[in-house]
Amino acid sequence: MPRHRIQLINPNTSQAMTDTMAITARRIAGDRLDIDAVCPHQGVPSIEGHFDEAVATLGILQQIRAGEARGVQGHIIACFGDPGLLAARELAKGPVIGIAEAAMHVATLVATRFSIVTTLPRTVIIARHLLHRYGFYEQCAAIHAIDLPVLSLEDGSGTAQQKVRDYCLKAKQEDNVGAIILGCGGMADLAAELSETLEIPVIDGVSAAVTLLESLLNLGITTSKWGDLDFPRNKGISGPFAECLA
Ligand code: 5HY
Repeated sequence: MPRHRIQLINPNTSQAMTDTMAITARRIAGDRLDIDAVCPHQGVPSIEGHFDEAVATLGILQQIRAGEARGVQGHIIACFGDPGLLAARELAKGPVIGIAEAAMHVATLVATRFSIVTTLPRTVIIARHLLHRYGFYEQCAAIHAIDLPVLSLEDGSGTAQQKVRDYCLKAKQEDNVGAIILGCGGMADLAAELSETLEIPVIDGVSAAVTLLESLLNLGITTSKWGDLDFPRNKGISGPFAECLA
């Protein structure tokens, strides 16, 4: 198989979280894929709600554009809300995978039901909306919030990581599920350890997205441009979005 080049887009502006996710993505990819790990220079330091997602979407579309100009063949939106996913699929030539969608697909390949462990309670509804949109609502038994902000995963204290472990154990013991999904890109580095210690598949969306994107590229399949995901019509858009179509 040809060696593909993909990019992992962290939609928030945290370089530390981008680096954490890049390590996991490159470990999964091995020497089969080249991975550019990028994040917007402007925007929100973390995404914890609808407003943050809206602000982050411009940065995602700019990175899609810049990546394809560099020869990137596929894209990962590495935020568990899959912000701007459909808009990115319209704009990009190459396939675009969201880490939430990827994790849900992989979880349902190995278990009939799963739980999600995420960050702040206010993000739970975003995950619920995605479960509905992707058709996995029935398979999700519960969504647990560790009630700490996203960037607490990068503060070096280990507190957030321990709460993730505690809630994954609680989900295994109480939810009657066969798999657990980590509901934040910043948790990507915990999946392998948790799967081993809890003896249950614990799935991070970054790893799931890398493998699904690689499969699409190896199959030579990309986003259909027949219908709603065709390239945006260039009708004289003004302002910062104009450069996305230039
Ligand atoms: C994420 N926010 O994966 C989501 C997590 C969340 O900045 N990266 C973020 O809680 O929605």
